[in-house]
Amino acid sequence: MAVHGRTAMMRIFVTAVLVISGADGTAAPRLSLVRAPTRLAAQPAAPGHTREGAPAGPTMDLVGVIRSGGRPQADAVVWLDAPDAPPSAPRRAVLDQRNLTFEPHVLVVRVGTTVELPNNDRVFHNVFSFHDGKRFDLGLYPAGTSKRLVFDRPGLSRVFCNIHPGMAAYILAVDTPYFAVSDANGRFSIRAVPRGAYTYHAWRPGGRTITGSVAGDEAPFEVSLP
Ligand SMILES: [Cu+2]
Repeated sequence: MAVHGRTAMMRIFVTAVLVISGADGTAAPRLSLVRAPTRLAAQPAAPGHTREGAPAGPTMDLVGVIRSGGRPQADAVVWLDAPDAPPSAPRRAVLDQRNLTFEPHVLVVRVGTTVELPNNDRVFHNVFSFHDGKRFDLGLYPAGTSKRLVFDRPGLSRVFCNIHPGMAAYILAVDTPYFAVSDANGRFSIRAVPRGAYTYHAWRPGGRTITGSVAGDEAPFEVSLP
């Protein structure tokens, strides 16, 4: 994102000024320009990030509430566009099968994540997803065993069980490390996001995805779904 690039350029510029000014002993007045310690990486990292994938510059927590038709919406997803975000270390997530339900009901993962689907019930399940997103049919598998899938591209998978029609869940794969699912009161928080303005997307089960913009963490982050 352009904001990251500008921040990184500023940091390089400020560092250069300090080094040059320091040589003739006039650095002191310039010190106030430095807001955060500069990390020097041996190899270039994505703007605004360390090579390990954690933001290197100032970050913010985006805390908000999502409503649908004016009421707090649980199990809704909010995610931020972040095309400059570096790849994460390999990630894992779990969609559990327990008491004839999937847990959680809505699972959000970054593209590239491996999702485990353990059967922790006393009966067989046959988990599948046939339409959008990742298509798979894991076949019948007994209690105490697990299968795994890599979600390698963005999309929404509607997950069901062939044997138990009441079992349903969603796996949403997003191409960003910045996402959150809302709690029972519609509240969500996206932590440690590099400061700046973002385009966000929001979705709830059974609804369509909306897009908006958030300027930062100064104003309340309120999302309204139709
Ligand atoms: Cu089942």
